[in-house]
Amino acid sequence: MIEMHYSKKLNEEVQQKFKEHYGKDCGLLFSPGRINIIGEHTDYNSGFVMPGAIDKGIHCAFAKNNLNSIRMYSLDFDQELIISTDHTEPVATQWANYILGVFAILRDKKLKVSGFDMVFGGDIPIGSGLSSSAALENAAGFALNQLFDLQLNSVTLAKVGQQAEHEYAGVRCGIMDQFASALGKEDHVLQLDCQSLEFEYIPAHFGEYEIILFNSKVKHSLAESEYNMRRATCEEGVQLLQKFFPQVKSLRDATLEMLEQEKHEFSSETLNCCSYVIEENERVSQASEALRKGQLQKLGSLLFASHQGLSEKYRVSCDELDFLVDLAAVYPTIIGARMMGGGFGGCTINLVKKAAKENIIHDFQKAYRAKFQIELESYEVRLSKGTHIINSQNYE
Ligand code: GAF
Repeated sequence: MIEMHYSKKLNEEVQQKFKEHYGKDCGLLFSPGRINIIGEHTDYNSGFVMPGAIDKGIHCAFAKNNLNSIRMYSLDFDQELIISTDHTEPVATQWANYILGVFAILRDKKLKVSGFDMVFGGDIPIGSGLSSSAALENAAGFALNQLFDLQLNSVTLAKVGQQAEHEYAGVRCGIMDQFASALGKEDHVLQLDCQSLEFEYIPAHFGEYEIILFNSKVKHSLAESEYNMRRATCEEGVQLLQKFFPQVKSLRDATLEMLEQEKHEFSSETLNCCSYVIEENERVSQASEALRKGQLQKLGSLLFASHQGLSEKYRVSCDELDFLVDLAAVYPTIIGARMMGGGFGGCTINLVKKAAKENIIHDFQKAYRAKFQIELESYEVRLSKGTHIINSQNYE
């Protein structure tokens, strides 16, 4: 019996809307967002990450419709879109592309999918960097898998979601978000090798500390183009290294010594990005050991070091995130903090002493308001089970 931590209210709302709107019963699933303890911008470099699924996500009601159309309804936008199943191009409504993209990719794989209805709603704040898009892609993939008995496993569905993000949202993301959302486990994080997709679950025991997210409530407009540019810079770095070290297929195979030896070949920007990725991969393996051994202070300092690399070398932070992490560093009751996800806004992840939590949240809100005139939000998240069907009884 799985204990449910996620919003029962949203489950009821999507089912009720579905009945009202499409006049029939439906299946139901939950697809979570994710946090990432450490390992940022390493996934598309075939490196290592340590994410986990959370108890915030997308709640989704679904059924076949025996029409040649996809009827989708977003509770959050209070908007419906009906698209022919023959449609292949991305549409102007961004949220619909995550669903449409997954459908089109499955159909292109010659899998037998046809018309369906879907109502979804979420409790992941938009733009918070907790991967609502990956959660929605997985929701679509798992719903179609169930409806049309596709027999695809969670890893394959995560890959389909990633492909949809590339082709229908234009972000050349790695696999971390879809993978964590699909394969999360209660009270565990995943240590994932993004090259082989081998992974292990690590119990998330933080002792007298807990994870608190601070949502900067900013999302700078360049986030997506800068993301793709960082990926291109890393690829350029690999090409340069390959001239001297043919065994280097990705930055995962590179070392700081290799970079040092050939540094005259690199622009300072490429050199910084590559060395950040190499160092971050090393931090993931140290963090894994620290978490397993309960060395929480060590884990915390790795988080701070990760942020410094992301801010100074990889340059994907912003004033708001730097402010929050700098402030965290002042508090002895916060043992680690860093920006999380793609960057340029979204949340920081903090390891905060439970007993000091209330005061810290209050102080942070006050300081952030004074500096940026923005109401900082804080979230406590539980590590949760990945995307799963809650009710498959009535989806015909
Ligand atoms: C975003 C991407 F979607 C992930 O694949 C990952 O690269 C992350 O940014 C940075 O670590 O969330």
